Order: sequence, then structure tokens, then C-alpha cells
Amino acid sequence: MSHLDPNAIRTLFSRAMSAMYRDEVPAYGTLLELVQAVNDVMLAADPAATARLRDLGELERISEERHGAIRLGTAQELATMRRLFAVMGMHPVGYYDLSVAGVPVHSTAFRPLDDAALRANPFRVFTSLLRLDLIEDAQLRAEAAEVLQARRIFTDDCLALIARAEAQGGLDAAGAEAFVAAALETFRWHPQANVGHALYQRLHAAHRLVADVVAFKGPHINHLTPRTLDIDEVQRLMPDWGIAPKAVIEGPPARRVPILLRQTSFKALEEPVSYTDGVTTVAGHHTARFGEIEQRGLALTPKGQALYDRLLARTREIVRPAADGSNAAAYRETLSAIFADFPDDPDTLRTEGLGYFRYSPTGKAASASDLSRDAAALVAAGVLRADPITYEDFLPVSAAGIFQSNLGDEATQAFAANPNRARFEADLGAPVIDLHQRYAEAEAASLARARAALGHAHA
Ligand code: OOG
Ligand code: NI
Repeated sequence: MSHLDPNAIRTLFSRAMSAMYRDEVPAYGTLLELVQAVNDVMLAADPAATARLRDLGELERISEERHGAIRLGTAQELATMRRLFAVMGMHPVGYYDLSVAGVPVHSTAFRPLDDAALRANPFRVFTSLLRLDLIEDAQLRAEAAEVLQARRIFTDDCLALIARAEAQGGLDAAGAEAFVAAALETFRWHPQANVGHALYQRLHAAHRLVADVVAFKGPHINHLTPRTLDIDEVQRLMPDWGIAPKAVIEGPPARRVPILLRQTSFKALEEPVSYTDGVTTVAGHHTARFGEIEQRGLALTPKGQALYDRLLARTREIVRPAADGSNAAAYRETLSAIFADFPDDPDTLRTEGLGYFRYSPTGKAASASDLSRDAAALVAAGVLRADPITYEDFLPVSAAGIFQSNLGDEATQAFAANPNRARFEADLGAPVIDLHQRYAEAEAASLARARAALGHAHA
């Protein structure tokens, strides 16, 4: 029996999710059109950037590219989710502790790992696990745990197809199609809550996020994020398209060489929900689902990431973005001024070891002595070229900003920083993959390939 490539299953799933979310949240469809329009204009206006993206194999993936996010309630759900995503070639990368930012979750991102898989389709899902241990009220904690233990977020078909994929090492085309349809059910929105209105209100009062996880039948996808080539332009145009963006773009400022990840979102919609405890049904509301866009840039080394973290922290000591946008201009100016200390040309970023690069031969002949020189010397001699490796992951401070802007101002609630990666990995049933190690390996592999090619050309 021939198995469908997991990359192909991921593409089927990503498209099915996008179609479902477009039906459920029409503003997402509008955002997709806006992003496409801005990307088209930018590509038409900048043939050099277009050629570079094509060379890197990124041009084709951009219109397909998106990430989503879900929030889970139990260890069992997280462990099964890991198995579900593995069927599509998505694996847990990175550990994000969001308790520092007043959000009682910790998270990972399921995503494809190697270059070929990322090029085929980079679909990722930011996946959070609720931490009831951070909720003070013991009685409420117990009630929430009981509700979560009783719910079943995966259909029987879905569980059977995951087991089949594991046993057979994959799925054939018909199995993959059935799997995608069954998996989609887990991420669907349910307008009927899983609890009565009184419990919903108590959960909501403890933390809005607790209500979002516990009160529903499953982990509805809460946003899908297309990738733009010019986030400032999309932010500027959003109001013209009838979408109100959050006050500031999260992440680094606008730069000549984009680094890491910049993100903006529109606020969650207020949606009708019916709450029932089996006796009384109450028509109410819930806000959870929103829209987001992102722009991706150079992946940073631990040294570059530490500089980024330092400069962002310094900025936020001076001005913290207010949710109402009242100090947005001051925040933008301070961010840009402080980030003047972050080198902004590709050569300095590379030679100072701040970012990861992919090496390839330029075609210029190398001399025998070149073969023993280091990468920087080979680039300086014009024998190798170095292209930025795109950041494929997330940023905890930005993620917290995205959570916050959707939870509302009153949700700004402090927990002490409380990372618990060991617990997360035990619940997941596997270690999370170190994200810097992935980029370092990709860089080293490209350099080894480039050197081998130079050696051959020379021999
Ligand atoms: C996830 C927020 C994090 C991002 O892009 O940083 C995220 C959530 O609200 O569940 O998606
Ligand atoms: Ni997101």
C-alpha cells in the first residue's frame, strides 16, 4: 500500500482548516484578501526581493502559509494532539512559558522540521496547555478538572485513524482524506457550551482563558494567521478594509533586514453561545476567536536572541503599550530608538554571529587554498553566498501580547514567572525539540554541502 506523504496530508489539513475558519469567521477571509493584495503589490514593485524569495524556495509557500492556535485542558489531550500532528509531519518545537505575562498556560508549537517539509508547507499550530495549578480557588479548580476529564475532544474515527497511521507507518490517500475530515472536528467552533452559565461566569471571573478552555466541548481554533511581506502596510490598510487592528505591532521594529517575527491582530469577536447545566439554558456570549497576520525574518542565534530580549525589555521599561492605543506612537518611537543598537545589515548580523544563514556556492571558482578558509572568508571572497534562514517559531512576549489584546484589559493579571518545562514534557509524552539546535543544524548542513560542491568543482 502506498502512503501519502505527510507533507501532503498537512497541506490538505491546512486548506480544510482555512476553509472552515473562513466560513466561521468572515473577517478572516477579508484579511486573507488584504494580505494577498499587499503581497502582490510588494512582489510587483520589488523584483529583487521576488527573485530572492524564489531562490530560497519561499515564493510558492507564501500564499499557502499560515499558523493557527489552540488551547488544551488536560495532559491526555496534549499527548493525543502530539500523535495527531505527527501524522501530518508536525512536531513540538520550543517551550513557551506565558505565566510571566499573566496567562495561565504553557505552550509549544507543532510544526514541520526540515527544510524540504517547511518548503512544502510550513503550517504550524501554537498549542497551549491550561495550568489549573495557577488558579487560586481550590473548589473551582476541582470543578474545572472534573469538566475537562469528562469531555472527549477527538472523535472515535480520528483516534482509530491516528492508531492506524502509527501501526502502518502512514496513511494511504483514502485514509488521509478520512483523517483530515475527522481531525477537523476537534478544531470546530461549538455554539453550545459544555457548562451552565453560572459556572461559565465563575470560570470567567477566575481568568477569561480558563473559561475559554473549560466551558467548551473542544479546542476551537482561535485564529489562523497568514504571512505578509509588509506588515506595516497591512496594519495601515486594515481600517480601510473594515478591520480594527490592535494598537501596536508586536515584536521588533520595522528594519532593513527583518528579524524574527512581527505580528498584529484584530480583536476577538463577541459570539453568541448557549450555556446549559442540563436544567437551565441561558443565551449568552463569549469572545475568543480573532484574526492575526505575521511577517517573518531572520532566525537569531542565542546571542542574537539575548540581544533582542535585552532591547525589548529596555523598551518596555520606558513605555509599555497600552491596550487602548493611547501611547502607540511613543512605543513605536522608543522601540525604534532602542533597537538602533541591533545591527541592521546582513554582513554584520552574520559576522557577529547574531543570526543563522544558509550558505551556497556563487559559481565563482575557488582556489585550492580557499578550501581551508572559514565561511566568512569564503563569503568575503565571493565564493559563497549567505542567505538569511527564516524564523519558523514564536516569541513569548509577543504571544502574551496577542493573548492579552484578546482577553481584554481587565485580564491583565500577574502570576509569578513559573516555567515548568519538565511537567509540560511529561504531559506531552515527549521532549520538546530545541529550536536553536534546528537552525544551527540547517546552517551547518548548508555549509557542508556548499564546501563539498566547491571541493568537487575544484577536483
Ligand atoms: C495563542 C497566542 C500566541 C502567536 O502567534 O504568538 C500566538 C493563543 O491566543 O491561543 O498564536
Ligand atoms: Ni498567532
